[in-house]
Order: sequence, then structure tokens, then C-alpha cells
Amino acid sequence: MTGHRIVVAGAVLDRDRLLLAQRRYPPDLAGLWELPGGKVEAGESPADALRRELREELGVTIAVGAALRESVALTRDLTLVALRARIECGTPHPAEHEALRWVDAPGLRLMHDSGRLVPADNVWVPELLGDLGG
Ligand code: 523
Repeated sequence: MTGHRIVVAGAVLDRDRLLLAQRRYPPDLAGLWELPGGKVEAGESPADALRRELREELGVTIAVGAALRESVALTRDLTLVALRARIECGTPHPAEHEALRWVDAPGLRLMHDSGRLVPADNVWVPELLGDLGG
């Protein structure tokens, strides 16, 4: 399908915590929190793209795990998927985000309930709460 692109997001998990990143742009998403990631480039798998994006955005090397069940049609030409990931090397720093935050299950629920997540990412909250033991 010409022009169709995948955006891949990383559910970076460390035991009972999940990494959230605060967006700087565009204006309607600035200040909201997301699973970090970005667009899959030509010739990349979603896992390749996530490894590249998290190296560029956070400065970490990751091991990619299973996909989350839900995907989101952002527009007709853009579909958002999420892959679980674990940090193999490095400490995450926000090269492109405003801030980073590790949340546990109650923290994720609070971010969701207070409307501080990027809208599309809300779909993953129930499954992530399960991963976090919440
Ligand atoms: N989302 C989104 N949730 C989420 C990500 C990583 C992205 O809803 N967890 C949306 C936000 C944008 C689109 O997906 O509408 C592209 O994400 P972006 O801007 O993070 O991807 P980039 O950086 O690859 O895209 P460019 O800014 O175009 O380079």
C-alpha cells in the first residue's frame, strides 16, 4: 500500500515500572506523556526502528519483546503499534523529549485518569497495567 507508514512505540519495562517520555511537539501533544518511538523507515522492521529510535532519543540499547495487542489508526496512512522492550545497555536520558519518568501501576493509572497521556497511547493502559502487576 503506497504511502502507508507504521509508527512504533516502546513499552520499556523494568520489573514493575514503565518508562514514559514527555513530548515537546507538535503543540497539541506537547507536555503529554507517551511510549517513546517514531516512524519506521523504508527497509526497517518495527523492531529495527524501535532500536534505532530509542538509541537516538534515549541513548539506550534495548532488547525487543512481544507486541502489545492493540494497534491504533492515527490517520489513513499512519498506524501506531507498540513493542515491549527492556534496556540492555545505558541509562535513558531525554535527548528529544522534555522529560522522562518511570511509573508503576498506580502511577500509570494516575497519568491515564488525569489525561496526561498522548491520546492514542491510552489504548495500551489496561494491558500495561497487567504487565506491571496492577
Ligand atoms: N505517536 C503517538 N504515540 C506514540 C508515538 C511514539 C507517536 O500517538 N507513543 C504519534 C505522534 C505523531 C506520530 O505518531 O502523530 C509520529 O510520531 P513521532 O513524531 O514521534 O515520530 P517521528 O519522530 O519519527 O516523526 P517525525 O517527527 O515526522 O520525524
